[in-house]
Amino acid sequence: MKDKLNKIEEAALLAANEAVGEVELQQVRARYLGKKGEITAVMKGMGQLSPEERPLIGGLANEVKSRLEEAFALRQESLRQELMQQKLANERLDVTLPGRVQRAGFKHPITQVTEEVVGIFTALGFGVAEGPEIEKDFYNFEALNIPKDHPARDMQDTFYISEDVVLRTHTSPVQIRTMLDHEPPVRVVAPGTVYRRDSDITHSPMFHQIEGFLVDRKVTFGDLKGILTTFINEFFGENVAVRFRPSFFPFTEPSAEVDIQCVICGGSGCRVCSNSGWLEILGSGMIDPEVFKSVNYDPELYSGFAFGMGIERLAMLKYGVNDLRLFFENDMRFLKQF
Ligand code: 2NL
Repeated sequence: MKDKLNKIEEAALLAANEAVGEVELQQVRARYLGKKGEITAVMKGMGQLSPEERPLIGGLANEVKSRLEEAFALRQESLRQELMQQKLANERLDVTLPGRVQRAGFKHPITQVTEEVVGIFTALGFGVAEGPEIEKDFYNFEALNIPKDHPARDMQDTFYISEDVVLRTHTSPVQIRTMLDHEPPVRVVAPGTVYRRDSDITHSPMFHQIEGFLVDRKVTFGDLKGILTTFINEFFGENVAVRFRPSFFPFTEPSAEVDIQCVICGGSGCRVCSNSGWLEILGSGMIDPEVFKSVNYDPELYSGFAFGMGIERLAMLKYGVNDLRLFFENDMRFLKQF
């Protein structure tokens, strides 16, 4: 019986050390120490032993049992350690790998150009005004001396919401509202989105404009030339030549369009300037007395100038972009370059 117990112990220790994983170890444990295990069987069979043998074998069986308990516990701990090491090795992170770069956002080139132009005019003392994109016919046309039969009001150019409500075709209505709210002296620029029924390579039905005006006593065409020349030299460069060319707008008299020396060819003539050597940048003029009447300014007391320009056109010339639609497609490969 003593022999048998020793053999069981030896076999149990061997099996415990060979067990891979905790589940297998539990099975080995049950085989020897469980309710139907081999050691348990020996203990249950004690009744058949002689009274002299019984305490001897009983003591031995208890010793074997506690040694096995201890051995199983140790083996279990070492299996647990092994598992942990394996897990750590599998889940190892290379903390020296470069992180994922979070690219910072940036403003749309049209926003950038708008802010640059606004910045030049605010430095010259102008305020900034905004207004609704859905406008009354009065603010968009009537107050600007654009009569009902004027071609600019044609269905081909204007998005009508109803008979007297339109999508603004320029930001002039913001300036009309500003004049109605403020007595001179006043100088303001009005940047914003405008709409026209026009869509091809050089026209988008939605585009951006900045207009400006200045009204005070004794404002002259010389003031207009000074402010606009300063603006152009700030925006396009100190050495760019500027010329003022007579023109016509219903809301200014006299009117002038302002050209710069072609930024593409330097004035020698190219496709962009149609071989003229000059590029049209903005329209301007002395505010027509008819406009002053609409906003209750006394034309005998006050005079002023106004101007307007397209942001997309400025951006195209400044950055050498040849297709207007690139600004509205939102292709990141294009936008990232600004
Ligand atoms: C152009 C021409 C211009 C104005 C806009 C204006 C506004 C008021 C009164 C008088 Cl409230 N004039 N604006 C004046 C002259 C030209 O824009 O070619 N824009 C792209």
